[in-house]
Amino acid sequence: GHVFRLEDYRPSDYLILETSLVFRLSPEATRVTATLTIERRDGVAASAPLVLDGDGLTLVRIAIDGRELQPAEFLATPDQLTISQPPSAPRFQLLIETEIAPAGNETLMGLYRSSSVYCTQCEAEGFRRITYFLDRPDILSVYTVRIEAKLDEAPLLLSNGNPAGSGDLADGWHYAVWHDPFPKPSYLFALVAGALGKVADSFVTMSGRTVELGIFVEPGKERLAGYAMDALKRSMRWDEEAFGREYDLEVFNIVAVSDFNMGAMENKGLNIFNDKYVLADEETATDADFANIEAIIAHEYFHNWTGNRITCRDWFQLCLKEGLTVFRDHEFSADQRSRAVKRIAEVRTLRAHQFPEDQGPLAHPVRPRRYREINNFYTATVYEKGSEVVRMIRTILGTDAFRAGMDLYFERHDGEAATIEDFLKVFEDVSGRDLSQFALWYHQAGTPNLTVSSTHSPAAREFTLEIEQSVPPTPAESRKRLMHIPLAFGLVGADGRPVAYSGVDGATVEDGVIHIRKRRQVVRFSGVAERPAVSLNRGFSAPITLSVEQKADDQFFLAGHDSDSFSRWQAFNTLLTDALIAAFRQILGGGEPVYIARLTELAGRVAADEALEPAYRALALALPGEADIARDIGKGIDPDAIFSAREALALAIAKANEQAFSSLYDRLADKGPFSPDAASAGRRSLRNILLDYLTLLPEGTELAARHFRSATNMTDRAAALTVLAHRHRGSPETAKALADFEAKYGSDALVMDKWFQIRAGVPGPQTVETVRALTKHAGFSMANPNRVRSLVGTFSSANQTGFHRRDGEGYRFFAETVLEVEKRNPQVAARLATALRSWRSLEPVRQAKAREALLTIASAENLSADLRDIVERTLA
Ligand code: HT7
Ligand code: ZN
Repeated sequence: GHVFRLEDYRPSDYLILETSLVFRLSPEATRVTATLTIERRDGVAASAPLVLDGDGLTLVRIAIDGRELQPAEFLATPDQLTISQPPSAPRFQLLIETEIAPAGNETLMGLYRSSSVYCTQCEAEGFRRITYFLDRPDILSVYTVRIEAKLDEAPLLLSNGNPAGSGDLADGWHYAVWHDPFPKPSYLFALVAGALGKVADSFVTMSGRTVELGIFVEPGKERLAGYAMDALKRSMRWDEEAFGREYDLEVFNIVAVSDFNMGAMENKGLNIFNDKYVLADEETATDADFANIEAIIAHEYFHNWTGNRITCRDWFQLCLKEGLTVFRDHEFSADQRSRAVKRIAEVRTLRAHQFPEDQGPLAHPVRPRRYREINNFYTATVYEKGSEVVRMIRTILGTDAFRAGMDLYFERHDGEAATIEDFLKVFEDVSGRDLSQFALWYHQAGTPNLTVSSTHSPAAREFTLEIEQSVPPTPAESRKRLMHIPLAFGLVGADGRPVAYSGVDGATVEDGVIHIRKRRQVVRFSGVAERPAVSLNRGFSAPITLSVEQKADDQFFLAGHDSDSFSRWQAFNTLLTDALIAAFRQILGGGEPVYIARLTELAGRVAADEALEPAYRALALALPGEADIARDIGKGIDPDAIFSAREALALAIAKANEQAFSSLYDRLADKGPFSPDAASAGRRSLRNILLDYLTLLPEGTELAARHFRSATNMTDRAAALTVLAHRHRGSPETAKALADFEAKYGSDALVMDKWFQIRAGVPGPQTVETVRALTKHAGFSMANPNRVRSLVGTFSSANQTGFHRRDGEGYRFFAETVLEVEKRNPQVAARLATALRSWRSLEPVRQAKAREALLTIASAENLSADLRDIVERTLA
């Protein structure tokens, strides 16, 4: 396959100033007539050929300035249209008519049908499946779109921008025209046509303009869109208040569809969503679903400025819009909910998804320099680490200078296709700082590690930190340069208060942040009489790993007293992880794990600490996941031993705190009507984690069954069903609960996804057979990405003991299924295939079986570019 390289970027010879599209919609044969106003760029020779991108297209006719072209004047293949001698005039009109078949399109890219609704997905390179075009993000064009369809088949006709006319046509057809005044790249084009229900509302912007808001859903589901609408209005207000960004069109529409490759898409004025991120009520959605809806509605809305008004010059700059927009949605959720809880959840996600990517064969810089398939670069590194890099810029500059930099970014680059260099430059310009070493965060892959040790000299009243940085090698980057790491820290005294110091040398220290720039830095704090406990990487100021020589006493102290809530959580989490890793080694050595009472009692104190928010206590009590433990162990992974170690710790904590947990569980029961707000969700999450512990004790099955029966919302119901299925497999209570759930929600695909997820997550060697059988379930479909992710995705990426069954059966099922999905949808198959990215950290027996499965995939015939790219890089 072809490799695209950043250094090969050059501007196109031609621009497309205006794009007029006419769609005559029909499932098997949709006609698309594109009229493009094309301009040769200044200085380009008149003889320069015009080469347009296509993907599987059929050309019907082509004309320039009203004259049909003769066959000798162009060359059209499904994937390219070349006009070797365009007119000599600098500007001309090119008309292209293509015919496409949305009905058979199972890739869910370009124009396709989802439950008989026509919809599009053009990012990254889907527009070229609709018409021949310069399908690259630096070609900004003003679009006018006319949609024609049968009135009874598609009463609703939507595209980007503002409505600009509609009416009836002959033979039961009708049309609508949309005009988007803002020049945009083709990947932001969208069209929706079908029979949909509408929820309408409006928003008055900061300058007093009224924007009509619409959320379109499957008819009958309108009442499930209320939370999304509320989240949208809160997002619009927040962007005005936090970033001074006002919405710019007369309408803003969101459409929910049930077949979608990712979460949602920020098309200008017409966001298209996976319906799982729109539809919610207490009966069908969990608190986590509500939080995801809020975050994703916000994310797509925020793209209007970070992505749409200012877009990316090329796909290497993807993090310019994604990392920045994730940062913005994180800040939004932090402001709407609890900042402390949100930060912990973000870091858990980053570690669970980005760290393994950065530490395995698929590692790449936040701004990659090469790719074979851009679809495979919508990664945790580009999104989540990309967001952390923006956060570090704010940490380094301070809030005010950061905001000034953002203002300058919007002012300087509005209407442009920009680069990461442009982005960094605004912050250098407003602050006068040199960010060239910092820029390595964009250019260099791998998770940096800091090794830290400390000494205290009472005689010299000096406290010293010795800090050494290293960046591990990653594919194609064996030698790394030294990074600029902003390390927030605190020196904590015995009373829990900050320890004062009179001076510091060895590093720049500003506002509680040590700026690490060299390989080794010895930072001396003078005037420190007593040895403090040191709290490092407060608030997770840098996305790094830490190896700290820290006394257990200090760790216990920080877990109870650190004033930085993230670091306090971190201290407890580190204690748990260290204990779990020790237990893992005991088990591998044939022994029984032992956990000290000091640790299990601390868990009880955290649970009971009324000074802490319930959601925070719930996060603290959630033991590190099996995959988290595996990542910290690093190599020679035996998932069964990790599972045993973790179960034993959970049991020890439950036994040590039975009375306290039980009475707290009772006290936390929901009173009054349901509310999805953060505080109520936090109480439910604490109560459900207590349930998790309590059901390990005698009569746990009965407790879980009671929790299930008495649940009045999906959060509690799903939590109880998970406990039953995962911990009380084979009990009659579990069988009954699974059957009742299926009977009640069998016709609601999004709710059944939870049932598939729970069943796919049951630990142990038997689950592969269950999952295989469930692929034949009436509610399952290999063509629907949500179904595939719920069943197969959960099994392969969240069921450590099931997927990594020692005899390799999990991997065999996985290889078969990835290839089966690939026939329809290469993008989803490629994403699924990343589940084996950490195969080299497994113990040798599993490692060999995993490799076999990867080789099975690699040797399949006619492998798509998407899947080939992932599998080859994984094996390399
Ligand atoms: N910008 C959107 C990315 C996206 C996407 C990419 C490839 C194929 C399908 C896709 N659907 C959505 C989503 C976002 O980050 O906001
Ligand atoms: Zn995005």
